[in-house]
Amino acid sequence: MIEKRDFYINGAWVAPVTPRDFNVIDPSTEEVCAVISLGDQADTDAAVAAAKAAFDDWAFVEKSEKMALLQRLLEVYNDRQDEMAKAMSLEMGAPISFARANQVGAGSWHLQGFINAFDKMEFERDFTATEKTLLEPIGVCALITPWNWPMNQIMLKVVPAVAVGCTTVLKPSEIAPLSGLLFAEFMDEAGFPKGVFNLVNGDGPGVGSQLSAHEDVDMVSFTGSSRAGKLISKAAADTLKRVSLELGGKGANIIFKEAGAQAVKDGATHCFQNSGQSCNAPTRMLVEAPFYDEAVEIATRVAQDTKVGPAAQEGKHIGPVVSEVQFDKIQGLIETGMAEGRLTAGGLGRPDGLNRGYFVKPTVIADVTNDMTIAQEEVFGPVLSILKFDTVDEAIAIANDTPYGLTNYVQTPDDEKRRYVARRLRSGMVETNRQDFAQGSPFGGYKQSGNGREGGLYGLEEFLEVKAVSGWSS
Ligand code: TXE
Repeated sequence: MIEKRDFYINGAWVAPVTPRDFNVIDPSTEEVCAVISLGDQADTDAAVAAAKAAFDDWAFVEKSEKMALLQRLLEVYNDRQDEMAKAMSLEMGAPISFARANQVGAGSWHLQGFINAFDKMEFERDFTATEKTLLEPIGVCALITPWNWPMNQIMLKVVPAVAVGCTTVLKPSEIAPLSGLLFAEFMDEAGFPKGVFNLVNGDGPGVGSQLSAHEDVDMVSFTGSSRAGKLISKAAADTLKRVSLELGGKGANIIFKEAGAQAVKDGATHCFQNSGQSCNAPTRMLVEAPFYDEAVEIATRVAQDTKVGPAAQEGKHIGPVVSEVQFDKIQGLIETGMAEGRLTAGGLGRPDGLNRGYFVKPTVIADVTNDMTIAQEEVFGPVLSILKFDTVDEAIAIANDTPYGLTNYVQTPDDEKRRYVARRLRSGMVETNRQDFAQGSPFGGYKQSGNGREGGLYGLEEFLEVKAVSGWSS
């Protein structure tokens, strides 16, 4: 059993002011796998005070020194990959092979992307012959992260914030806190000065909302549910701090008839990846009418062939979902979807042979229309809805008819059609023909999927203020 009750504040591991134990549950077994502490106002205040005290020095540390620390962080991260993969497979149920290759891999990929962008960035820019524009760190940043890509989401916030000179307080998800605790060890080992990075564990109503409301916090960057995003915005309103939000999604995957079977296979596989627990998952498959029946059959076979199993087991299977709360929520939505549409694979209950653990059957619901709950609500489980469309403009209208606007997908070899659709989709990202985004590409949403962008240059700019100075040279 892992016991990690301390927080990382001002460069040291410190006990919580008032101990409050919290059990971390292994979703593959439903057993307690770790105990952490939940902080309260006194811990939050101590961490924010440390970050505030460190800011004036850190903001003016030379870029070359910051770069050396980021490089060192990458080395430490790469040295400790196995530990991280094990932590993620335990805390959120990512199968160990997936955790190693994808969850851990995404973190180092993004860190390298930030290093490349930071290297090129100019923080003092000529505006005219005599006027300069200075890009300066915004100050103390509260970073609140979820459990579904636990290390990657931490990386996407802490690294750009500290790179540009901000100081930080991280509050990872209380249900998957092991990645955050490891990350604090990495920052310590890399040698960041005390106070630049702090970590307090806690829940949303506690440390999460205390950080959001805190007078000495200049910015909150949050990834999680739209529900919590709204609460954070409200808590932050009295201090008018900057709030950047990366929230849910209900991605449409528009498959034209000429795209072929592989597009359907890849779309369904992607939807089930990480047991459907990704905000950018292509959960609504929109198929052009002449290809619809065939696509339903192909997606059904993919679901039937997708293996489900414990996270500790090596292999290509998907793991459990993160918690009992999520399991129950997903079961409820599958039940609703079965009543609204036509179930062709999966359904209610655990897969055969898996009687303990939060395992969900890969599920396909066909004949879905966009007014149905299953087409509108983020399921966050391995559940694919399939809808039919007749014309290009109808597909665009269906894709856009959701409060979310994170990632949409388009599949057709027809360049003109693909670009026409991509331009009209109201989302921060449009992935076409399964072409992966490049390193450092901006990640973020339109509409209720949030604001701001993460990754690379855009991710660094999130944490900056812009200052105009006249008479820089006379
Ligand atoms: O998320 P919460 P939950 C979506 C997904 C999922 C649903 C619920 O649809 O089914 O959210 O997941 C902190 N003030 N996503 O309940 O509550 C919390 O402590 C400040 C999408 O687990 O949003 C944790 O650190 N902080 C998503 C973080 O928010 C608060 C990833 C995430 O928890 C808070 C995860 C508050 N009032 C879930 N309430 C994505 N965009 O990738 C909670 N938190």
